[in-house]
Amino acid sequence: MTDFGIQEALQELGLKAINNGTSTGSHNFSSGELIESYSPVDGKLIGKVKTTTKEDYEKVMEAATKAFLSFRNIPAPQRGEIIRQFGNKLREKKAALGKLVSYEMGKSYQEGLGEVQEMIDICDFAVGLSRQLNGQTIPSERPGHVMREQWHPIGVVGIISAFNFPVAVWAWNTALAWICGDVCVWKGSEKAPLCTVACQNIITEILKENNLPEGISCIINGDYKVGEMMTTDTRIPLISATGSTKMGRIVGATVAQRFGKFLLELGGNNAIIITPTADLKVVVPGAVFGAVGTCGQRCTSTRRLIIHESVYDKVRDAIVGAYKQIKIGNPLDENNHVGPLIDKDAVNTYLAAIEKAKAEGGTILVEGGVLEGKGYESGCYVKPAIIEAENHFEIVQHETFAPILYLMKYSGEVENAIDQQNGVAQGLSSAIMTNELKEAEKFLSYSGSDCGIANVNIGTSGAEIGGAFGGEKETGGGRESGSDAWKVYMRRQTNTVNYSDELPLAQGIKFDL
Ligand code: UN1
Repeated sequence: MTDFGIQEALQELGLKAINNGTSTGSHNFSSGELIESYSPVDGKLIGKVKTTTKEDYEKVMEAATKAFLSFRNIPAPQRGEIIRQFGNKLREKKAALGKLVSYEMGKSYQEGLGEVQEMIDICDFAVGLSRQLNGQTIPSERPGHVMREQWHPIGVVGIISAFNFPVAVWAWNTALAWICGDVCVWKGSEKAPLCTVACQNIITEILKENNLPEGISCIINGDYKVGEMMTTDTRIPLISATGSTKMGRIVGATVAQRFGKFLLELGGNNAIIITPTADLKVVVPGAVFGAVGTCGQRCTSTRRLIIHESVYDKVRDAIVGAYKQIKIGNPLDENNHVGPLIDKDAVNTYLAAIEKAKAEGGTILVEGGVLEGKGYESGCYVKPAIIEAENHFEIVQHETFAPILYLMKYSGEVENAIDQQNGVAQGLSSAIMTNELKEAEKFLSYSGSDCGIANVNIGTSGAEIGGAFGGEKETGGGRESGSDAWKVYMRRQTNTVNYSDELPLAQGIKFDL
């Protein structure tokens, strides 16, 4: 049976294959007990990675804080050159890393490649940004004075990322942080530890080739206890954390307690509003990819469709029909659309959510369930489900990280749909399908969608790196990736310079000696 080139990919990524199919990653400083990584694709052990002990962590922080002192002195455009090389290395390793992401995390190979492409894209963005960390000059009210604003490196940036985007989210943060002159310590997900080590191997190569200290990019491995070492550490001025609202609540409070800065990118409960003029050719692929892509485990996954009652039956039938075409199976096999959930805990959460929806009065339109038999031995493959529900159901109000799509109706004007769309605690992504200009503009206006991302005639997922990524309310308020998200990775300094021979005071205050 083909292994879809997995062993070769592991080899290429420096995760050396050892007898009986396991591999061990090399990585700096960690010496603790082993985390085993099992693939949700076939249930097999892929490799083991050592966790970071408290002593290891101290070594990491020593290396990182020391590296910062020299790295901040390198001019930003020269730091851009390092990122350019990093982007090129990622281009070389795109297939191998995309494959590892697919095998360790379970998303389709196409989506694995897409994730690596996001890394490459942010590198390109960051290279350009390295010549645009611009401050501004500000008129002073005092004669012979000038004011300006400068952006300086902030220090060690702690990055916490989740299993569902095991490589791209790190790259969004790291590429920007480096351009800004910061160094990074990254805790990847303990559910995809080999992806973390593979990235570390790539960046270590780049640092070596440029004679730069390893401390510019460090990893730490393990569960939330390892994360806590960073969140409580006053040597880390910024923590960027991507993951569940539950995690973000703890991280935010811990970091705020010590007056650190945090960037939180947490859960979504993303909806698409489907209006009477929506084009089904766009609606169906947009909604279906949004709901089942990455097996419903993107924070931007489409969880709710809010459909105008006049087109409800037509839209429902088209989407239910499309679900019949979905092929579920090994995500490395490009004939399949949907791979497995990350693990059996996720399967149980998915099953419980379906039961809860039924108990609350939901109607099953497309039956869910766990797949069994040949090819499904890992026990993590589930059927994407569609449930007719109401927005106020408790289960609908929660983000279930699984392919469950809730359908609901609205009547009358688009405002009624917007109310439903906004009527959840999360505020990440949203979309409207319409050919009515006024509806689209209302949806995008100050009284429209309350989300960080609001789209017209595309789905809720698959954001490009050029825009700021993140959302409001329980999504945490942070923005990563494009636009001016870089500013959070820097400290702002306001300068007033007096080039006159007098000392006039601001606000006209007289103080004669
Ligand atoms: C995430 O799920 O945490 O917009 C990130 C998207 C991807 C990123 C998702 N570009 O779906």
